Amino acid sequence: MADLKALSEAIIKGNQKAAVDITKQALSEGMPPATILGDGLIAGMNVIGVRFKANEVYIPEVLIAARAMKMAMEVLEPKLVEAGVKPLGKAMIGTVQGDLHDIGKNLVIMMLKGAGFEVIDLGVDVSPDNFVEKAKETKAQIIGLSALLTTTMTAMEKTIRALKEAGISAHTMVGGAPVTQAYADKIGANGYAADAATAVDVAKKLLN
Ligand code: B1M
Repeated sequence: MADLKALSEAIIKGNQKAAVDITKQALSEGMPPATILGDGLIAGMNVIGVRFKANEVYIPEVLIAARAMKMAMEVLEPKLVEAGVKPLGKAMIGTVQGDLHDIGKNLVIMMLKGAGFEVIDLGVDVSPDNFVEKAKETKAQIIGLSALLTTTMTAMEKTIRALKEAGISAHTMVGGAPVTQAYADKIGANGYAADAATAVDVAKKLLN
């Protein structure tokens, strides 16, 4: 019988082979895909999120865990779709116009996916118009903006204004090294997260 605790451990340790093997075994035994996702994969990523926030693990460990999760998800995803399992919510995230930094944004995406969100990656140097266009196209419930430069933070304000002017009602969330809660409040963002693990908590709160 597939051991979901061992699956969580495989994610925490970033053991891709074990993560994929246990996921395949659980599916072949007829275990519901949602159980494998929730009690195995997401449970493991949750532990990584808590440890990352507490500075007990660092970016490399998070990336390794996320990679193991991604490999297992490739096996599980078609079965989740077949079973009609709905994601926690839909988010789209991009690095704002003029900014090419994407390491932090990618971490946020991995953690959100790890928590069960569907996430659309808009890439880097995303203009306000592009955010608006994609928001209409994807109907994402959460729109995430990342910025790493003091000079590109202003593009966050422009983007949030453009989204409001276009009548987009999705929740906005901002983050990145120079961004603060005070700045998020000033530009009218609905949420701010200082790190990728907190971004998951904020995204969940925004949907409630
Ligand atoms: Co750049 N860079 N860089 N750089 N770079 C910084 C940011 C800088 C602080 C370095 C320095 O001078 N000490 C400085 C900014 C100064 C400032 O504005 N205050 C700087 C500069 C000046 C520049 C250039 C202008 C340099 C030049 O060309 N003269 C140039 C700008 C290019 C551009 O964007 N237009 C530039 C270029 C680059 C590289 C391309 C070489 C490379 C980026 C590669 C890439 O991302 N693919 C790079 C890098 C790597 C850095 C540093 C070294 C590392 C950034 C990083 O990835 N951190 C950085 C110095 C540093 O931080 N030590 C620096 C790790 C990452 C996990 O953290 O992105 O903060 P972070 O993400 C965190 C949180 O902030 C949060 O969660 C993440 C995980 O916990 N978070 C969110 C991030 N986005 C979020 C979104 C959310 C929620 C949370 O909701 C949506």
